[in-house]
Amino acid sequence: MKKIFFVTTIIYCTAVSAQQKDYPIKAVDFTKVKLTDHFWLPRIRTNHTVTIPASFERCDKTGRVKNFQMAAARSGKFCTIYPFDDTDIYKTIEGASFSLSLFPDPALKRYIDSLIKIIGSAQEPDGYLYTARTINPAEAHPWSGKERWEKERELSHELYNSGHLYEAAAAHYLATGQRNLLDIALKNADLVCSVFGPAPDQKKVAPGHEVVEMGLVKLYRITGNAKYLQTAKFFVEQRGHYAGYDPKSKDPWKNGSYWQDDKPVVEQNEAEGHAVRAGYLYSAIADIAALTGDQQMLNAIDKIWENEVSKKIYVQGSVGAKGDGERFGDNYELPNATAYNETCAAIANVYFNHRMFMLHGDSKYIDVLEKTLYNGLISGVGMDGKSFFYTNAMQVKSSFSHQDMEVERSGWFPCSCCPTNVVRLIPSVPGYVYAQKDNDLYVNLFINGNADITINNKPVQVVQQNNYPWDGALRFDINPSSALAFNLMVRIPGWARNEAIPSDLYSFLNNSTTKVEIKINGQPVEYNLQKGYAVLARTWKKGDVVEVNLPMEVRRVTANQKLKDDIGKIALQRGPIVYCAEWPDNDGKATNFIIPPAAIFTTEYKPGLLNGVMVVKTTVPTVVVSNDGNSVSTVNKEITAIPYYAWAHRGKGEMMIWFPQKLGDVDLIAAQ
Ligand code: FUB
Ligand code: ZN
Repeated sequence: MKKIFFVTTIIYCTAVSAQQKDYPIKAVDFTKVKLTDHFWLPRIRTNHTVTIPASFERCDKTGRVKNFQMAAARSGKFCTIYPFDDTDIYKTIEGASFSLSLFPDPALKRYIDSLIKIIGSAQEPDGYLYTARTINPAEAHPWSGKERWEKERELSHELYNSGHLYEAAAAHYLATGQRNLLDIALKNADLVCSVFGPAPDQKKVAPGHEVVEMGLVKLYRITGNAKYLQTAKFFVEQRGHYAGYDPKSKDPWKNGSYWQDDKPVVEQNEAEGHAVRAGYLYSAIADIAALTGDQQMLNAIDKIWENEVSKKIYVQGSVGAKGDGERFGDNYELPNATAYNETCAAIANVYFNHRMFMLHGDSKYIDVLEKTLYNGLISGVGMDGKSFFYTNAMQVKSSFSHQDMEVERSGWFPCSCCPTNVVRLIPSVPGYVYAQKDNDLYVNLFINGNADITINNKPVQVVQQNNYPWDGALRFDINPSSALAFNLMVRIPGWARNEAIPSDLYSFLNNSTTKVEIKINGQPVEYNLQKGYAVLARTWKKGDVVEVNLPMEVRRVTANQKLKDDIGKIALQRGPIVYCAEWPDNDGKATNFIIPPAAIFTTEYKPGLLNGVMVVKTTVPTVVVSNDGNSVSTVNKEITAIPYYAWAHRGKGEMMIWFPQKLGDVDLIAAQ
């Protein structure tokens, strides 16, 4: 085992040094960051003890494992619903691999190895791996087509399955040093790279559901084999060249925008189409721009990001407003009543924004990442670790018919992409905390733990102690092994600088006048702000302590006037947390009050509520409709708001994020 790890480490190092270009900033690997955090560690532990086993169990019980066994035997009938059901096993292995390096677990490791054996035996001799066809090619899944790859552009998900296989294999290899899954992935990738490409005898397609591009990049990083990067780039460049679309059509399936396939990516400037596909594509474009220095791709991805953040993201960080096609809406089309907001799209948005940060070193990308992570993403998983939202509602009224909207979490879905995506995202969170470029050490997220970082070949330990996201007092202990000069780049979040989001989509009505104070060893220091980071440049010595005080006032958030659904309304935010009012805290209703401009807020930490949350309270006019329904009156009542991510843990009922400020804007039907 030791020997294998030594060999693989060498391969990895060679590969990395062989690369000419890359992200100028690199994340500090999640294995170097040991969390002690009260907010994240319990979630990561629950993911390990509950979500991962539940997910593997469901993959087994629902027939996903059996599909691989039947493919190995080349007999039987594909027994689940979707041709991409294989990916639930891959994603769970990916999450379990991250988790294994946090919580060594021999039984889990053995189980993964047994699954890898089954996966390997389902692989065809030339590397093809897709149970929906291999079980019985004569009766392939209806979405798969009669021949390999012929329906890839539309529905088959053959390359999507491959992409998730590569992502899982990369995580498994990096976490365990084992090559068993990696070798399966490489064999498949070799096939993919030989089948698809620019040569006349190679196939050309824009993959129907992106992710293979990100996966190939990971294989390139591990092996240093340039063909994986070239094929990833080839796939990205295939977009926008299919002749069968009707560019005049408004229908996203007819004009290709559903698949981000209506224009070459370098001409794209808007976040469009299916939001998960889009997020994975944009992440891959960032990867390829970083690794090849392609300036046109870089320009395109900058424009797409700008569009998403200034016109297409909800206040709690979710994206993908439309249920019809699980996709981005038009500019400023962010309806609350019908918000779709797939959990996978939030996860893809984290991947995208992290990469944008590594390209540009600007904290605005981490502001968006943090907004999504602490709000619209973790709302997707219940505190029990085994209940999930596929969609993330923005508003629940008792007067709605919620046919297409989820108002409570479920254990699993026939299409279970979101639960298994959560499985892999949660244990990867330590990898988003720090990043590095030469002498600059970036602190991006405020999560307690000890990080072992190497700066200029010298070890530096950074310890974070805070009560974030509830408290803005942050403490960092900086312990280089010996005195060392470097720049500690502490992110000063946009919300602590009176910026609700890095665009004019949302802004704060009540700006804070409190300047973020920073002390080093007890002494206040002046600092320069560079791209949103306080630059603390000095020769650091063991035992140096940095204290940062972020203002934690309750902020009233208002939306751009073009965002019709939120006109006249406000949302509440404190620190990175966006709040909602939910029925159990408010006498069974949450849609019958206004929050006028003069409202005064108080906060209270409730350790016993929803695993410990800071609630926001205010006393405001509340509409009461008389029993006979003929008259309305208002009474002043104390209302309580909870963090949005924590809603829907206490039964079904009303929930509200955007509150009217005037009585005239209260929806009286809802107020009954
Ligand atoms: O198509 C695979 C996955 O299923 C997508 O990412 C989700 O949106 C769901 O449609
Ligand atoms: Zn999903």
